[in-house]
Amino acid sequence: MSRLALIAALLAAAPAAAHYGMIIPSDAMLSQEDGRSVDLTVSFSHPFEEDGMILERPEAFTVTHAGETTDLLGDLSEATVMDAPGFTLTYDVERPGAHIFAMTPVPYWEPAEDAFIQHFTKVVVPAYGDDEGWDAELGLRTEIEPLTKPFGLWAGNVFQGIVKLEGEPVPYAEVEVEFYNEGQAATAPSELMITQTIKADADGVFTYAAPNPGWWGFAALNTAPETMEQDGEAKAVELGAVIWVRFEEWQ
Ligand SMILES: [Cu+2]
Repeated sequence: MSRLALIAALLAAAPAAAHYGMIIPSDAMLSQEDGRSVDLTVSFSHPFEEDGMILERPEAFTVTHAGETTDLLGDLSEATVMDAPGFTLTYDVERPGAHIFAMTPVPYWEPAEDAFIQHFTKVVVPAYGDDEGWDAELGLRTEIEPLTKPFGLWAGNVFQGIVKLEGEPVPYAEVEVEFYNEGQAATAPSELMITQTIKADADGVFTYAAPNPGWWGFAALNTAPETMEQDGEAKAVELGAVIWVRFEEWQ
């Protein structure tokens, strides 16, 4: 094998797993019986393989409820998540309705992709039997606007969302889908199935049916118009819009 062919083969053999900003709540739907608070685990990880990467303290971490956004950045506690630096946060839930937790991380330099990565990540947690506000848009630079309520889904249900960048739908946007494989209970018959890739339609709407209960991450990926500098060179910036959605087991 020539040197070039060898390098090409090595690159092709690199893990297919995708990295995701992750915010995983202790309760997907908080009820009175669950208590008055929710614990969040925040990381930057390969969810199917439970392989953590370093998450720096984010630029922003907020909760939005009834049209009001509250800064929670100071409430993040450093923690080890999937063997890597991440954060945890306990949030006291005082009122019913949907609580949208969102993170804007610091752009992360990824040598393997020769690019910076910034995943705007969110999860929607309803409290006390009230789902009001589940479809609120936060106005993040890039965001998945759910068309399906992003909780209270059965495994097998379809999840639909609109991919938005700077507030506008992105036609044919690429969306990566990955299962948070807690306890490594699931196996993939092919590396190509660790991350599944789908595309949005001409209106930026994508559709996915989860085959299995648990947390599923959707990451819509776009390239920023600007570049950032690394070692004196201009590099591309990948902007990810990530949402975590829980599918429940049919009872
Ligand atoms: Cu990675």
